[in-house]
Amino acid sequence: MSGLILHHYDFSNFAEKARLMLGFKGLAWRGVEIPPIAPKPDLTPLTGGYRRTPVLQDGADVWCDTNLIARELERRMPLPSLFPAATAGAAEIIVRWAEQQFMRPMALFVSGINADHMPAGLHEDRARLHGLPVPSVEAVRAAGARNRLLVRPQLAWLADTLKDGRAYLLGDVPCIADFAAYHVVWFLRGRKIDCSAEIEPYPKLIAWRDRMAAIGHGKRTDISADVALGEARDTTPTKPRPSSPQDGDPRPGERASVRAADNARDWIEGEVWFIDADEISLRRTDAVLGEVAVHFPRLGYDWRKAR
Ligand SMILES: N[C@@H](CCC(=O)N[C@@H](CS)C(=O)NCC(=O)O)C(=O)O
Repeated sequence: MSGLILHHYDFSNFAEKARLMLGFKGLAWRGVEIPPIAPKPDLTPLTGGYRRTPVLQDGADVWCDTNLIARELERRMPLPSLFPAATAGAAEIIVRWAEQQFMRPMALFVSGINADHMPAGLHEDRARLHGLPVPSVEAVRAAGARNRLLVRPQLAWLADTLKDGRAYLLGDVPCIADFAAYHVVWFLRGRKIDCSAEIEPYPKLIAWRDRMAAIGHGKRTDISADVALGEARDTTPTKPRPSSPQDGDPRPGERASVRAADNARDWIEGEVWFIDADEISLRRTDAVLGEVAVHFPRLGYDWRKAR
């Protein structure tokens, strides 16, 4: 059995991206359902405080953020590639657009339309996560209406990209750009009230969405958090690849802290275990699990010397 464990919840769109990437690679994996809101007592011992969804685990190694999860899956299973060489640069640029400029209004739009159907505590939790005051239901609804107008032109860009009949955004084969844009479009159906009427004018966009959905999730088995934590406790982190720190980077063995560069407040502290231009990993000692290596991407994350 594969050692891969995905910590996720069903309605997370970033988790949907990860599930679909696992399916694309034809992998068997195990899933632990985590709560959509903090606290996440069975996740934080693994991550040292990173609370976002999803997180990938194999033994005492934990990968945060779907952009790093994509790289790790590619390393383990190079084909079919998520990063075909011919389109690798353009694809990464689309990923950043999709997961920021496109995702944020989509989240506000779909959540706004569904303002009365959100899981208990979700509005409050997300406001805390983003360092904002808790909005009234009316404000959530109004944000939904405003953001619909920001979603529409961006859906039209996707439809325009597909209008020549290509199967995927950058050609005949899917790449990471498709996975990143897909999970944002998937979110139209991510809540009780389905918002996918927004793509009805675009049959080629619907066909692309359905083609992406058909990739599936690979072979998923659900397990309890105790099993996942037990596997972390019973192993130690895998020896890392040789590091290649750049000027100004911390060196392996030095103590450092990392956190998401948006509005995450909690730093995760440990000893630098691996570092290169794309990844920074910290080895931490958890009171119960022992040593755990937590891997972060560089882009979108800050680091500082441990204080
Ligand atoms: N850049 C991250 C973003 C992950 C993210 O924001 N996920 C959302 C769920 S779709 C989240 O963490 N929400 C708060 C939570 O689940 O606690 C990634 O690519 O994994």
